[in-house]
Amino acid sequence: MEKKRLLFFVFATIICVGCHKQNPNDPLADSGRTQRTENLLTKLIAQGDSGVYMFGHHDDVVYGIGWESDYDNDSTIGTKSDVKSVCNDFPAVLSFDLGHIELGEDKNLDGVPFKRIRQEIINHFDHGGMITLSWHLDNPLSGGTSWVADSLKDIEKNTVASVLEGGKQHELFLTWLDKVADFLNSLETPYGVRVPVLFRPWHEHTGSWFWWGQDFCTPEQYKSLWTLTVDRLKDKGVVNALYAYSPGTEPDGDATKYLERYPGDDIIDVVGLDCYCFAPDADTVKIAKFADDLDKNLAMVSKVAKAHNKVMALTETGYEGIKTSDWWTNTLAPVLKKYPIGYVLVWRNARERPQHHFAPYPGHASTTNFVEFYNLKETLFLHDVNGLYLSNNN
Ligand code: BMA
Repeated sequence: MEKKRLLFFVFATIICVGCHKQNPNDPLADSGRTQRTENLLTKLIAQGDSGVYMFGHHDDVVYGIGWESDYDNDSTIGTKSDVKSVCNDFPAVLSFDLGHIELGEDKNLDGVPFKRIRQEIINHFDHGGMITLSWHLDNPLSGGTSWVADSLKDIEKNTVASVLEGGKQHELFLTWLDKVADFLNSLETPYGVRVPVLFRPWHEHTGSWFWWGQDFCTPEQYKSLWTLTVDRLKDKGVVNALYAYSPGTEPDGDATKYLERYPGDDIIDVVGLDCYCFAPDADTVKIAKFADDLDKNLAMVSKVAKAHNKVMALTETGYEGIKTSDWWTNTLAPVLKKYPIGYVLVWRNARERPQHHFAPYPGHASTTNFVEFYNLKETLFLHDVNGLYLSNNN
C-alpha cells in the first residue's frame, strides 16, 4: 500500500475506533464501560437492597413447550413466551447461550440462530429488560462438548492448561474469544447504543462436569482462564459487559470454598449461585432439602456479596418438571425473600425434551401458583421494569 493511502487508512481507522466512544447517545464511564452498563450494576445493587428481585427465564422468547419461534420471520420477535402465556407478562430478565458461536456456526447448541438471539436482546433492552448470557462452549482440546466424557477424561483434564498462554490451544482459544467479542460488540441499537449484558462464562466450576470444572484445573488456572477471557474481550472493544461468577452448590455454605477460585473483585461484578431442585418423584423430603440447601448457600453468598461490595443473584435455578403445584410461592419465594438478590433465573422449557422445563406453560399444574408468585410484591417482571430500568433514555 502506498504511504499516503496507508496514512489515510490508519487515520480513518482511528476515527472509526473513536466513533463509539464519542457517541453522545452512549457515553463511556471512567471504568471504560458504557455508562448504561455501570447503571445496570448500580440498579441491580439498589434493587437487591430494596427487597425486590427480577424474574428471568432462559430462552424464554424463542421456544417453549409445544412451540418454536419462526426464526425467519422478524414479526415474531418478542411476541410469544410460555411465561407470558401464563401471567400475561414477560420475564424481566432474558437469558441466552452462546455455545457454538466459537465454532462459527449460525445456530447455538440448542438450535437457536445467533441472529435471532441478537434481535431478541436488542428488543428486550428496548423494553427495559435485562439480558444475561451463558456459554456452553465446546472443548478446544478434545473436540468434545462442554460436558466431560468419561472416555476423554485424560485429555479433558488438560484443557484449561492448553488454552492459557503457552498452551497448545491458546491461539485457537483466542479466536473463540474473539467471536464472543464480535457478538457482544454487535449488540447495538439503531441509535448506536450498546446493549449492556451480564456475561456468565465458566459457571458451575465447583462441580466436575464441564471441562473447566474442579477436577480439571487448579484454582490458579481457573482464575487465569477468567483473566484471559475478560482481558481479551476488553482488548477487542467490549464495553457493554458485566461479569458473573456462578459456582454450584458444592461449597455447601462454606465461603472459603466458594471463594477458592474467585477471580477477583476487579473482574467480577455479580456473585451468584446455580442451585437446582431434584425431585422427579415430587418427594417432599427432597423438595425441603432443596429449600434448605438454597437457604444455606444464599446465606453464605449474601455474606460474600456484602464483604466484596457485590450484588448477588440466583443465576440458575428451577425444579425440572415442577412436580408440585405450589413450588413457586411455598418453596422458592420464601427463601428468596430473605436475601438481597438482584434476580432469579429459571432454566429453559425445552421444546425438544418437554419434561425438561422449569417455567410453567398453559395447562401446567403450577400456573395458578405462578400467577400468585407473579403478584408477590417482591417479584419484578417486564411491566415492572419497563421504562424505569434500562431504557435508551437512562
Ligand atoms: C443444559 C440443558 C441442555 C442445554 C444446555 C445449554 O442445562 O438444558 O439441554 O443444551 O443447558 O442450554
